[in-house]
Amino acid sequence: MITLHHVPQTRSFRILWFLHEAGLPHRVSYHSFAGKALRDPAFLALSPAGRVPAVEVGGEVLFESGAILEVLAEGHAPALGRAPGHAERGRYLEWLHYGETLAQHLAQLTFHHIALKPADRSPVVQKLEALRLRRALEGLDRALTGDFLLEGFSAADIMTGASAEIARRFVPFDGLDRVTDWHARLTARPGYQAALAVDGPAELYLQERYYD
Ligand SMILES: N[C@@H](CCC(=O)N[C@@H](CS)C(=O)NCC(=O)O)C(=O)O
Repeated sequence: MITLHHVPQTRSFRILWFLHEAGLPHRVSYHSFAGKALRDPAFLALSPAGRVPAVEVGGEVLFESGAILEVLAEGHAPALGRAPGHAERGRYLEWLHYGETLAQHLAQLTFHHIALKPADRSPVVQKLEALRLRRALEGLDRALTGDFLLEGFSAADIMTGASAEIARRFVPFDGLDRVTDWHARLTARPGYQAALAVDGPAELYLQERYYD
């Protein structure tokens, strides 16, 4: 049995989505950013920085969403990964980890639109990070030449697609036609919808849009 430590609307959704796509039996341990539960020594023993996701699988504890997806795909759902030696291995790892290129900007935007008190928010950071996020999405748009990032659906679509789903709240997708179609294709998947249904109550992104 796989246990996923999860906070709704965060990077741990990537793993939740993967587990549903792969049809892997699992249990979700729900956490919240409210309170100090993620700073509890018991949780820090699972995830050294007190972050989600963390996963317990076969007596092992894994943290870092990209590493978790690589390990779970290799061990439990090979069709969603691209094993060493596969012709798409390099592209797979690049686009899998591109999710974090998007997520670094999402973290800053989340701080400066939501987490910080209004007096501590920086309009400069808001503007700059939205611009940098948009540029990273434009790169993704140029690379998307088919239905998915690789020849077929993979964990790279999950990792980067979950970040794109949050990104749409901070920047308009106007002109990003391939990203728009890919995002619609991903979010229509039964695996995505099943994960969304059990994501848990939203406590982070309460608005659809954080831009005018
Ligand atoms: N690179 C890590 C980042 C993990 C991360 O920062 N997770 C956020 C949620 S999206 C978190 O747990 N934040 C809690 C905190 O910063 O205290 C990964 O991909 O798993």
